This record gives sequence, structure tokens and C-alpha cells, in this order.
Amino acid sequence: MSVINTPPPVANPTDIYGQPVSNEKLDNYLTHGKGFLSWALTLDHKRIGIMYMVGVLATFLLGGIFAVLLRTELIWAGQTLPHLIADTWTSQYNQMFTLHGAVMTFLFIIPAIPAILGNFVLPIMLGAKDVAFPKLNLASFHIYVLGSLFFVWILVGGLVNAAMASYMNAAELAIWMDNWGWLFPYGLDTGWVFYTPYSTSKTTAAVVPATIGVFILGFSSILTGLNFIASIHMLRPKGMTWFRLPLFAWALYATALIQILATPVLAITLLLLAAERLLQIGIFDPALGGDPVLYQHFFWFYSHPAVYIMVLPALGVISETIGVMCRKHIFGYNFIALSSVAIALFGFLVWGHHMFTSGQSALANALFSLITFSVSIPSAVKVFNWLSTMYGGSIRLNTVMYWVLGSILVFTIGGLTGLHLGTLSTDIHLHDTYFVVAHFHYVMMGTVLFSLVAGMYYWWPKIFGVMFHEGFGKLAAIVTIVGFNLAFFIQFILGAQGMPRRYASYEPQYEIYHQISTWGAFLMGLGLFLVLGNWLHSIWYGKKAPANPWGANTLEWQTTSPPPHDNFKQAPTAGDPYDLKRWRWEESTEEWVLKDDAVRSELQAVKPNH
Ligand code: HEM
Ligand SMILES: [Cu+2]
Repeated sequence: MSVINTPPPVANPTDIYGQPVSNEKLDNYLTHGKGFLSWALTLDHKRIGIMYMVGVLATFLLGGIFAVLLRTELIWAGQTLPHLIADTWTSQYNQMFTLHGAVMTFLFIIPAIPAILGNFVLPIMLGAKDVAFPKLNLASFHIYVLGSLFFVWILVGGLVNAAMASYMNAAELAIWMDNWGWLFPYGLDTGWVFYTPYSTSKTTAAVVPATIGVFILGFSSILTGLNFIASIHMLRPKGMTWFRLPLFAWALYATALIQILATPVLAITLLLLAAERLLQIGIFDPALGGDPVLYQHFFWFYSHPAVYIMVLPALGVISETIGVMCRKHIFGYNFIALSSVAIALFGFLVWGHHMFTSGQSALANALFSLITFSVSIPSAVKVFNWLSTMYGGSIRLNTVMYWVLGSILVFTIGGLTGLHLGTLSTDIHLHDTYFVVAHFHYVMMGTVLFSLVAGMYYWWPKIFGVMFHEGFGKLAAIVTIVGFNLAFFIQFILGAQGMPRRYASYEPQYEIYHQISTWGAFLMGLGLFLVLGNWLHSIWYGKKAPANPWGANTLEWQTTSPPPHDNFKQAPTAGDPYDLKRWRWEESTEEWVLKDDAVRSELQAVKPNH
């Protein structure tokens, strides 16, 4: 990193005020300290964000490999992939979708935007030097790595078992398992939801390491949320009242409320599950007098709010970037800010919509259905505000905007199809079919992934100090977005026709739909590799980024790109974060500079206050 990102000496560098800066001042957080430990033990929120970037994107690759394997298995009815692990090829399929779901949910999508972009951007947006508790922040990262290693452990366990099974006969294998089986847990096949009683009384012992892993990951999430709440309360600069807080920060704040309030419920539920499995207490297992539906209640009490842990930061990225890319003040700031909080609160009241077919009472079903519809109101408020922001704006169709528009598109489709699932009569038919698979891929995967990528592109110049290739970026966006819709839209039809989820094979009439879906998935994989190529290319060959490449007015654009170790050489003051009129494009230097000389001298007079 440090070698690549040493900024090349610039002939006549200027800062955002158009003032000359010496090259010596261009020291940045990437060059500040070298060597492995300067990263692994750093307290700098920016470096922690980069480490999350590497870790979280690696888990995405892992989950993605499983996704491609799943879609390949489904391209034809009957067996497609060679049978390597597990007793039968169908149970091999069960293990693959379990690891796919668990890795994507707990290791990738939940941390994704807050851990990568939130960590990097939030403190700088607040004009602060770091988050409120930098050591806790580093601890969150190490806890994340530890939790993830449990899943790596299960994965390695599965491969070792497969290898042993192919070398040994049955008797030898049984002896080997007796001696070493505990060290190599394998065969996690419960689905990412770990439903009881299957998870507590049947299947393999891998359930325990998996739940411990998720338990540990939960702490990482809780501590990050805590840190963000404290940072937003305590570190806002002079002039940044609550209603001048950037919308991305509002979204992270609402997310953090859920992280803190809901995640402990998941942690305790999984602890009970592990206890039930190990000690047969009788909480969830009906054979022991327990209640499996209680597990579902506990699980969804966390996991419905958790979908908002995933999606609120994504909506925050859209709200943050869309006005900048349309050169217009964001429309309905207060509504967007408060709808994040409303979604976070309402999100706690609708978990029962995952259990319409579980035998819960008709009254509960009706109430959960009604409240589910009410959550769609604040979601729709956001979409209307984005559209109103675009209306009459001077829209720049650049790479960032391609991803933002892609994200709005898939969020709208995903949200609207949620209404079919929230309607009792239609959900009875659609429950546990590919319609649900399509719905949640649109909302969690499409919306969150596209916004993550949009945010990565938007802040890329700030993070690495380089610009990416626009044409290449747009091509990658088109390939991915088309691939995604090809892969998942067809699944709504497939599900409505009755294809159940979590099946390794199917009736021949579904084959054509599955084939289209698989080809879409391949296309999408290609698009994502193009994105990666685009990013890596920019690190080596990209033009040096100016401080404020988009002409945005939030504070992170008022420091150099990449920022110095302590973020600001000069403390910024905060005004309306979306007052884009303060900036003008300077033709001669090809940079956005502050318009008003008076503003400039006023800013320079302010002394650093932290
Ligand atoms: C307008 C908003 C939304 C509505 C009305 C809605 C409604 C629903 C309903 C009723 C179900 C249950 C379907 C069934 O099991 O038969 C469901 C499933 C699901 N939804 Fe949503 N949803 C919305 C937004 C979201 C968002 C934003 C996310 C994620 C970021 C999400 C993720 C999921 C997931 C993961 C499942 C399936 C879980 C599983 O069974 O494995 N939903 N949704
Ligand atoms: Cu839900």
C-alpha cells in the first residue's frame, strides 16, 4: 500500500482554497508508518476502514464462489457438479447454500458499508480526528477477524473430511473421526437461520462453532454501533447541529441503534441454541418440551431489524451522493433523515411476517401484516425524495451515478415485491419459494452491494488519492446491473410458479428459468471482476485526485486526498452540508474550489479545536 500510494510530487499543488501547499504537507495516512504492525495495531479509523475493506471483500469473494457453485449446480435438473464432500450430492448442495448464506449475511453484508465506508468517512465528515473510541474500533476489527475464522475453520474441516473420506475405508474413517473429528467440524447444513429442532438435535456438530462464530461477530457489530453513536453525539464540530448532519451519518446513526438494541438478542438466542445442543435443556426442542417456534420468534426479532442494519447505510450512500451528482440540494433533507430513524424503530415491530405459515395466531398474522405495510412508508419517502432531487437537476451520468441509479432501481423492485409477501393471502402461496429468494436478493444483495460499490467509487479518490477510469467503470456497472436483473428477476416468476427454495433439483419445466438465472449470475460475476480491475488499475495508473473531485460540500472533501494522518491540517467549520453553490469549477487547474474569498478567509481564521 504505502509504496503504491506515495503521492507523486506535483508541480504546483494547491489546496481547496486555491492556496499553494508544499509537497511536504502532502504526507498522508497511507504513508504515515510502515510495516505490518503499523496496520494491524493502528488506531487510525482510516486504516481500520481499509483493513475491513480487504477482509469484507475477501468474504464476499468466498460467498461469491459458493454462489457460482450453487447456480452451476442448478443450471440443469439433476446432478451437475461432481460430488466431493458430504454423503450425497444433494446434502453437498445443502452445505453450499448454508455457507453461502451465512458468509454473505454475517461476514459480508452486515459489516459491509458501516465497517468499510462508515469507518473511513464518518469521522472526517464530522471534522474529527478519529472515532470517539479508537481502541474499541480496532478491537471491533480484531473481533470481526476472530469470528470469521470460525467459518474458515468449518470450511477447512469440510475439506479435510472430504480428503480423508477419499483416502480411507469406512472403518479407518470411523477411527479417524473418533480421534480427530472434534478438530475438524464439517457439514453445516441448517441454512443461515439455524432453525431448530434440526440444528439442536440432528445434523453435525459444526452448528456449535458456527453459532459461536456469529456470536463473536455480533460483538464486533455492537461495538462499531456504539462507537458511531458516541462519535456523532460527541464529535460534531461547531456549527453542525443535528439537522446539519450529513445524511450518511444519519443513516449510520439509525443503523447503530439497531446494532446495539437487536444484536444482543441474536447473541443470546444462539447461545441458548448451543446450550440446547450440548446440554439438551429443552428450550427449543419439542422432544424435550421446548418450543421451536420460540426460536423463530427470537431469531427474527433480530433478523428482521438486521435487514435494516444492511440496507439503511446503503440508502444513506444514495442520499449522500445523489444531490452531488445532480448539482442540486438534496430534496426533503428532514424527511430523509427522520425516515431512517422511523425505519429503524418500525423495523422492530414486524418480525412475525417471516412466520405467517408457522402456525401463529390469525390475529398475530393480521397485525404483523398491517405493521409490515407501514414500514414501506418511510422507505417510499426516501425513494420519492431521491426522484425529486433528480427532477430538474443537472444529472451527471458518471460511474457513481450508474451504481446509484442501479441501486434505486433494485431497491424499488425489492421493496414493492415485499408487499406481496406482506399480504397474508399471497404469502401463503409465495412463502419458501424462489419469489422470496428473488425479493431478498433485490433488497439485500442488489441494493446494498450496488450502494457499497457506488460509495466505494464516490469516496475512492479520497481513500486512495487517485481517480478511476470512467469508461471502464460505466461498462462494469452496466454488465453487473444487467447480470443481476437477469439472474434474479426471473426468480420472481419461477417462485410464483411454485419452485421451492433450497432444492438441489427440480421438475423439467423450471429448467429454462434456472438456466437464464445462472447465465445472469455468471454475467454479474464478470461485471464484478471488471469493477475490481477498474479499482486496481486506478491504484497503479490513475490520475492523482484533487481534494474535492465532485464539488461536494461535506467536510471530508475539505482535506487533501488521501487525508493526512490526523485528517485536517486546518479545522473545518460546518454549514449546510448540501450547499453545493459554495463551490465553483476552476477551469485552469481543473478543480472545484470554494467560490467566495470571504468564506475562504473566514475558514482560515478558524483555529483547530481538537
Ligand atoms: C418494503 C419493505 C419490505 C417488505 C414489505 C418486506 C417483506 C418481507 C416479507 C413479508 C418476507 C417474508 C416472506 C416469506 O418468508 O414468505 C420477507 C422476507 C425477507 N426479506 Fe423482506 N421486506 C422488505 C424489505 C426488506 C429489506 C430492506 C431486506 C434486506 C435488506 C429484506 C430482507 C428479507 C429477507 C432476508 C427475507 C427472507 C428471509 C428468509 O426466509 O431466509 N426485506 N420480506
Ligand atoms: Cu422481515
